[in-house]
Amino acid sequence: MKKYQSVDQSSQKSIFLKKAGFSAWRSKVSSRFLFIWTVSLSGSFLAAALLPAAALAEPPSPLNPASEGAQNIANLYWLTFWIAAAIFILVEGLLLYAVIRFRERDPKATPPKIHGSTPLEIAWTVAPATILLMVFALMVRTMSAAAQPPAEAMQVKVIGHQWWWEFQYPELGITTANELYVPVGEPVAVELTSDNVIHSFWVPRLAGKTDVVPGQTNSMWFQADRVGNYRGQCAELCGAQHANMNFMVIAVPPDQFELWAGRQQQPAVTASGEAASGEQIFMSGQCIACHAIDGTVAQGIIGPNLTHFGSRQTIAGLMLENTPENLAHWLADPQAVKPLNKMIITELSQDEIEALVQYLGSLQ
Ligand code: HEC
Ligand SMILES: [Cu+2]
Repeated sequence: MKKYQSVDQSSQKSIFLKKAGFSAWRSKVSSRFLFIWTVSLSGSFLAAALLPAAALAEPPSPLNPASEGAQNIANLYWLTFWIAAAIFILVEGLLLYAVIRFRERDPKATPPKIHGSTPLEIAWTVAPATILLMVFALMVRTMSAAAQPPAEAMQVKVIGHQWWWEFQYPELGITTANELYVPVGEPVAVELTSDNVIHSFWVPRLAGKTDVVPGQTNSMWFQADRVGNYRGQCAELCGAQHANMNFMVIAVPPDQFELWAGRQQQPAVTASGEAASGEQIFMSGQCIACHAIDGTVAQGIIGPNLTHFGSRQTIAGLMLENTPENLAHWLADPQAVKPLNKMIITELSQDEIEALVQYLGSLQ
């Protein structure tokens, strides 16, 4: 067995360093490196700080708020951002100053040894703690304002499915999907639950995120201050089609909301013409296993309620615009449009698709 020679590493290393003049070389390299690193880091942070203003001007962004709640969140964001920016400039400035002012001029000189400074240490402990406490207090205030819906708020129940949103208005007796109509300037109290995995309900321009958890009811509220379509999305990875679990909050003037609600409260229209044969196919086949159409035998609860499907602007979580061509495309092969979604059907003939498109389109 070969015996290993014991090596005195520290003495070998110091011999090597002395021989190569390595010590001086290393300190020169490292101070140069530190200098370049500091300058380039400051540069890129500065660029990153200036860029978002242009890049994020595009909606839907939480920095483009359309409600008081979202405005509070945006204010908190900007306050934190500017505090962080000021600290960043201060720290990087001091660092740059120190790097330039105290850079190595004489490789042989040894810097003075400093053994701490109690006032400095107290200062840099107390100052960050104070700033963090202040931000924390402001955050708690913003969060509690977001949690308490006003008493007169309209109730909406939101159920997260894989991968679409069900919206119920218990006071109005309406069930719909993916498009949440609300009256502008009126508070909406939202109760959230899931029948499967955890999702997260997020309309960036109207409110913060709220988790949608199976077996639990979470609540939040918002009030759209301006008429408009506000894009929402699931903000918690929930499976294959998480990215296509989108929805839209449609804020309309109160009188238009009344009109919309009045129409939605009606049972489905009775079909006539070609739509009637579509209705026949729908009611006698696979569709009713999963879909409900109020006022008919279709009472399935796996898929979206289709009672007023024709009045919706989009199909399958905003994936497609609701046009006859797109609907035919969806019915021909829902798995091709939205792979792994829960609408699994046996293939329909071209005639059946055409009739179903007529029928579903007539469900205004
Ligand atoms: C096994 C259950 C199931 C069957 C059977 C089924 N669907 Fe679906 N359907 C779904 C699900 C789930 C969705 C939502 C898919 C998504 O967006 O992820 C859906 C979505 C739809 C949509 C789009 C609704 C919207 O608002 O986005 C239409 C229209 C539709 N189905 C029509 C039909 C028709 C017509 C039939 C019969 C030929 C049918 N479905 C059979 C489960 C089913
Ligand atoms: Cu989801």
